[in-house]
Amino acid sequence: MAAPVNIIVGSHVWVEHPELAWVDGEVFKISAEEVHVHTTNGQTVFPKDTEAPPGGVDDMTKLSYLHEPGVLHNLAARYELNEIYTYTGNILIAINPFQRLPHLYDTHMMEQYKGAQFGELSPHVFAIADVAYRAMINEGKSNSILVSGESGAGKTETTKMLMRYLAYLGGRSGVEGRTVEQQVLESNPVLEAFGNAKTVRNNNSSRFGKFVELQFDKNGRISGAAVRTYLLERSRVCQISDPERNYHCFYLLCAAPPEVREKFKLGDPKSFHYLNQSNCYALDGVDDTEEYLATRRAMDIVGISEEEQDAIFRVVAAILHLGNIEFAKGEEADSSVIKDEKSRCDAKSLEDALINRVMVTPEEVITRTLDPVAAVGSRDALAKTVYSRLFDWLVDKINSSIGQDPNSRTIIGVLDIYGFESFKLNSFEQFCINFTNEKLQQHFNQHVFKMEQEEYTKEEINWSYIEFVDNQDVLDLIEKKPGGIIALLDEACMFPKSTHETFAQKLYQTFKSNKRFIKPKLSRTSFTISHYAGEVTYLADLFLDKNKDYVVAEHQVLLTASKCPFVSGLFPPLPEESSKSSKFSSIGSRFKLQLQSLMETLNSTEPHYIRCVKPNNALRPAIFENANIIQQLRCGGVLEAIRISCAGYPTRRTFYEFLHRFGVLAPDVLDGNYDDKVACEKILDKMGLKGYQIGKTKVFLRAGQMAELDARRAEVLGNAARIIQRQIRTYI
Ligand code: AD9
Ligand code: MG
Repeated sequence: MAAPVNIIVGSHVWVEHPELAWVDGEVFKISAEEVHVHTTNGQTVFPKDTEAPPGGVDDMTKLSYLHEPGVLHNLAARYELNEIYTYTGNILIAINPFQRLPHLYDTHMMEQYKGAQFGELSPHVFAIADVAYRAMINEGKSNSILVSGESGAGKTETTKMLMRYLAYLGGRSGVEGRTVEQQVLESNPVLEAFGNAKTVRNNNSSRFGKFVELQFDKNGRISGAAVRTYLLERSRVCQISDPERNYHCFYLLCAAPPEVREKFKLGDPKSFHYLNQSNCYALDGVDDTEEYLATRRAMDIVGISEEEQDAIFRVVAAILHLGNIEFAKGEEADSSVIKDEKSRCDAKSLEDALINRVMVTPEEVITRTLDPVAAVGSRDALAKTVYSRLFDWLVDKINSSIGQDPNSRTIIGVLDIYGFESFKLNSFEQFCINFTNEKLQQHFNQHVFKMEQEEYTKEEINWSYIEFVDNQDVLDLIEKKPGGIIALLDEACMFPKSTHETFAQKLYQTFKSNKRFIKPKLSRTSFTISHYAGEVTYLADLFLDKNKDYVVAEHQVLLTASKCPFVSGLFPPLPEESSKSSKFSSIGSRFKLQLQSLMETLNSTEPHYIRCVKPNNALRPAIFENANIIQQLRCGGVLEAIRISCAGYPTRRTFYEFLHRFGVLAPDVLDGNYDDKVACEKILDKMGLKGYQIGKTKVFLRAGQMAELDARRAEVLGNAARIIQRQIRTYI
């Protein structure tokens, strides 16, 4: 058999034996086809595959054996049948089908899930949204749905389904004109046009995080909405690598109807430096002309006026033209002149802003010229600043246009945010993303743990000795004030003489004995953090630059003075005070505050979790890559949830179920006319099990006890040979 992922050489396993029922053994070799086990009675055996019920079970907690191979097996069996959703208790696991499954999301499906008892129908995103909505109506409490997973796993698609279903539940059918829910739904294509791009991992990758808050009135109708976004990737505006693309809006504008292209002097995307750094222009199955029209239609519905839409696309075009400005060496040393004939700019003030810098020293004001390399940097900084302001403007506009309901007391929040990232090279962006995931992981652990405790309390059993691992130490390392990495980074940014080397040295010094911090051998500028999902090494080289959050003064002046009111509106004049004192602001600290506020919101809601899984990196249907998937389940905390539950009493069976299954072990007890609870107790005692608990309605078994009972049952029933690995604890 192919070895289940967590079976390694040295693993202890149970092997079924024709005479002895079960023997203990140790794995001593794993080959592509077989696992070789030495059993304690001195034999070498090659057990066959583990068994899962045909078609799998729709809830992992129904599996008799909660361990990695069992979990994986179950998911694979279901995926093969296009059953892409599976529960682990209340958590929904969604495996990307990489193919349209329209029947799964049609109106008929929505009708079915409306008001259905959780668990009655097959697992589904609609079921999660329905539970959240019912809980909100019945308990008057806000709810949230947290969707996570790696790039391309299906978070954004899942989020859109959730929103569609919530709009169906809380919408006003039959109302004429633009409704709040229509506006909310149409905000998605607008944000995607400006914030999504093709990457190697996903043809429609969201390059920002998003939290959508749907506000409901007392009748359960959607009465307002707010979108919060996090950390748009700015560097993509001026720098892309093959075979990725820049943001969709650039390509769809270049494919706009001829009169539009004429107006903005646009032509072939290949003629723009910001697009032609990659050879990828078109996307399979996407018609950019159609996308342009669809984006304009969505903008109409959201409430962005014709004039505003024109201004927005004018800015998009301007960024493309800006990127084509090239610089040559000027006459004086370290100066440049604009090469121009390709670019369409003639304004002297733009030229000045790009090639000069005014330095204010205590003694005097000096105008310094920039060499061509620095001028390119200046040009790109300007493009990035304008684009990110444009994106923020869109988000603000969407919010003000949809409108907030000040009287709404309950919300359902939907979070679509980047999952844990670990690449060959990791920089400041990965640092922020992984920081987010540590925060969400803590929230998740606490919640899963709390739910476990609640179940135990309800059944009145003792749970005091269940421990759970907290990642507070990683969070302290990152965000503690003072002394955490973000605080040290801010300090470094404020100190003019700092370099990435001095910053890295400071980190090495400060966290010498921190268990979560590792200095890689032979490196002077990288550092490793031991995250809950694994170690990630970050290159400190660009941390200082990327953390600084400021607009070059010359750019600010230029844009504030723009004759286009839309552009000058994006750059309101800075108040006197702040320009003088140049108060330091950093991306890291601002992000930390945003996260804090997100966590406060989430903490005031009842959370629901959806873990999206990407089954393969080819982005193709029907390929299920075991090792890849298990890694995602680990990172997404699914296995951690199982671990927490294994640390307690992972198997629960009602008295009736227990007796039904294990009554054969003690027929005398069954005949003894005991009450169910006592009968269960007697069977467990007879089997010599320790540490289990009997609740009010259920038997709670420790990890592995179910397997033992099954073994005895098989013995009694003289079952044919099968193998079940009792591999419960190797991954803990
Ligand atoms: V990223 O972190 O933004 O790069 P996401 O958001 O996790 O990523 P996305 O939702 O964009 O991934 O899904 C990627 C692609 O998978 C989509 O473009 C679809 O082609 C495909 N997908 C995802 N979920 C579904 C689904 N439920 N049904 C059909 C799906 N296709
Ligand atoms: Mg996405």
